[in-house]
Amino acid sequence: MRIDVLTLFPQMFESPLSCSILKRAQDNGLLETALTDIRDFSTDSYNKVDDKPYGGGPGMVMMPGPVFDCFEHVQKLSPEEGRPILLTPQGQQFDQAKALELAAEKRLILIAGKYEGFDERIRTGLGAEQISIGDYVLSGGELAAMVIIDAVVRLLAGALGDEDSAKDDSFSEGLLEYPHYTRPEVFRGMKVPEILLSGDHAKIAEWRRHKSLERTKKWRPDLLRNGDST
Ligand code: 9D3
Repeated sequence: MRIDVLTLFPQMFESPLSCSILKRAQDNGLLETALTDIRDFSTDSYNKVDDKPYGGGPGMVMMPGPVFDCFEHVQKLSPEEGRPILLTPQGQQFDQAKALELAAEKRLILIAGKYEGFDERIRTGLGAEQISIGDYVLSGGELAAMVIIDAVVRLLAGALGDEDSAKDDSFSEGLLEYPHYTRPEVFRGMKVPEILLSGDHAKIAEWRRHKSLERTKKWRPDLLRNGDST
């Protein structure tokens, strides 16, 4: 997969992209990333990329010119057409189903903005879908773009050390995970549940299933309500 990011802060992406799974995926050739600075496509002498909203109101709006020019430049960097995604608080909320959907794409083009928002013609003109990562206010779309990159890339075959752990993901199953334990058997007086030491794999699987359900009921009952609030 190729992921392009259009941003005013390409430096913000450098550390996350050079560590852990995201680094490994790029080293393996599973992932190619490219960061492009929207400000490089400003056409005025102050390098302006935002302006006051027509109709008045607070804050500044991302100008369509630099974003369009940047997008068209980026699209041409590679022959595969990229799926344009705008990070905005108005978008559909990102979830594991969306991560799986995006992981099937050959190329994504993520557009992260600062300021109050994008000129509406950016969304409509580029035919971009909008994604939010949740109901809280960030200072820009950069961290949201990184969240999406992380969730998508770990799903690409081979990016994981252990292929099974993706299938095992609690959200793919719709339940929270069972509790995990490792050595030592007793830590500060707290013992590992006996059943995990029993070697009885059927009983262990049953116990884990039970714990998953119990914790989901207690901590995330919304996950059991079948999504349609009935
Ligand atoms: C008072 C109006 N604000 C909307 C809630 C304006 C505004 C604040 C912050 C507009 C954009 C932003 C910056 N946020 C993002 O660009 C963003 C975001 C977010 O804030 N929360 C969750 N997901 C996302 S994706 C992009």
